[in-house]
Amino acid sequence: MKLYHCSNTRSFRPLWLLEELGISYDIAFIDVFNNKGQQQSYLKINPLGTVPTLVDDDITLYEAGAICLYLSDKYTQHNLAPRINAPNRGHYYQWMFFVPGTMEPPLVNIFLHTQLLEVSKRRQSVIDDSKKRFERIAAVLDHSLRNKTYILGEYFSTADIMIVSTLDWFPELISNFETLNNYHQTLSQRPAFKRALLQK
Ligand SMILES: N[C@@H](CCC(=O)N[C@@H](CS)C(=O)NCC(=O)O)C(=O)O
Repeated sequence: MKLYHCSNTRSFRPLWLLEELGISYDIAFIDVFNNKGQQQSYLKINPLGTVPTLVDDDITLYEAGAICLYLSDKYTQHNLAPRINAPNRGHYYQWMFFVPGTMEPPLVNIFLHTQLLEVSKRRQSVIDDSKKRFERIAAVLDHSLRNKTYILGEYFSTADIMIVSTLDWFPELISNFETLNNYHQTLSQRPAFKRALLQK
């Protein structure tokens, strides 16, 4: 199994998950910030040139959430995903898709308009609107985590990996949400999270 990874990107999600699973894997570094994803050799593996990509024998996947769902179901013995008919399977799907569908869009806008776009294209109004939007999303997460250790209650799952690694993009945006902030801090102390961070 091989993961194509770049630090500070969505490929941290499957990387952390692989460390939680404790399985052996190879890692290849693709510096997408310096356009290395667009090299022909990598485009043959992932035609978009993005990270992450996971190659598992004859299966190649290049969508972070899908890779995480795939690995969690493949290695069911680690119990990082509720069983298919378990009552909390629906909530698990909800939080897995909440990340790319709901959390990411305002955060990506903030990235674009503070760092990635050339200065003349950056818009303060987009940053302000996106921060407001993300505040509502953070409030929902904060509320959903009250009296819980993990997003599915007392059960650590891959949905926590998806959420926490996304909160990591702009931790300052959740500093006013005590429950969410504590959740982020606590889960970032997991040994697998720290091992994944060491993979530069
Ligand atoms: N929806 C994809 C998005 C992948 C993606 O856009 N990855 C970024 C890094 S977080 C990337 O590789 N960007 C480089 C590029 O777009 O060329 C996923 O969740 O895996």
